[in-house]
Amino acid sequence: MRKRAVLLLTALLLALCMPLSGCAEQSARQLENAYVLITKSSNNPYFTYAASGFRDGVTESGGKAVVLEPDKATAEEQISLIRSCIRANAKAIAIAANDTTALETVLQEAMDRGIQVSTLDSNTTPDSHAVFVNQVSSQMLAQCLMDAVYELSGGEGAWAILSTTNQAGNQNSWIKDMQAIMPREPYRNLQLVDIAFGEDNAELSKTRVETILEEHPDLKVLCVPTVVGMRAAAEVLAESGSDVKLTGLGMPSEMADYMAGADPLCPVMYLWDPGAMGKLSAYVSMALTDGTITGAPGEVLVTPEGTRYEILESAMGGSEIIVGEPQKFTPENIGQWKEVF
Ligand code: RAM
Repeated sequence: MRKRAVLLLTALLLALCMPLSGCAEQSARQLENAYVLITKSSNNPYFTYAASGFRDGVTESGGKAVVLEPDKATAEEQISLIRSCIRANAKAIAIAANDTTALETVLQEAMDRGIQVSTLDSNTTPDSHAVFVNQVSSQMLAQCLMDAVYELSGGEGAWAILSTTNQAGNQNSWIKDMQAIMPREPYRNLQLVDIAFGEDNAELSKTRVETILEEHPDLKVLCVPTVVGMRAAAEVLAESGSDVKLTGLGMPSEMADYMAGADPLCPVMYLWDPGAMGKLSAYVSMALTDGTITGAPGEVLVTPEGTRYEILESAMGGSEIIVGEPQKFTPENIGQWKEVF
């Protein structure tokens, strides 16, 4: 009887392994010669739109696009996905990094194997990518967010930031540039009392907001430079009936209800078109692969639509293409944008 049980268990385990190795084989075939986008995480509408733009850009040009989304916004998961691309001999990797430095070794390994590496949305160290597709200028966005905090606070008082992961290149650059503005007039009477990290996880972000409200009862404004945190913060502030005002970076489709009414919870926020960023990232991956660009400052990328983008020196080192400028959303214009993205 025992022997029969062992044989059955063995057969079961073998049966289970076959499909898995089949999956592994399938994903290697899928990734071979593909243009790959690696997002920060899954379940994030911002990256859903960016991925849609990326896929369109690649497939319209006859290429094969694959989008990989980590379950959690961690460097470890992204490293694992990059290694899959290396093993499968992908053509190019475009990545929105969860960590500025932790991906350097594996991205350099990818480049050494002839894979074209670029970053978008959230950058890495200069030697670990050919060029950064930067949605907006960090300094310009920091100025927009500081002006929003100033406007909503009446020019003085306590405010706080809820960010994503504490190693994210984009949010950390925006926060650094905001901190450079704070000592100047007229922002000097604003006090930044907290910076919390919700790791682009909705439930953790909500918990972080609840803690900020408990620890800072005199808070006037919460600034949230991540769409995941923005929606989470809006839900907590709405449910609690708090009079704290919300600003930051949000998806119009998610934030429109919180911008409505005579005294909206979120009177002003910013973003950009994630789809346009994703599509340009696809063009950059293909141009690096066919040798049209190397990513060096001074080069010009002309898209299939005929738009010219100059490759610039990046303030973070390396080179970047600036996609556009921050878009301001208010109760007056949110209605037209909530249908777009
Ligand atoms: C989240 C991510 C992303 C950031 C946007 C604004 O989707 O953190 O990196 O650019 O928010």
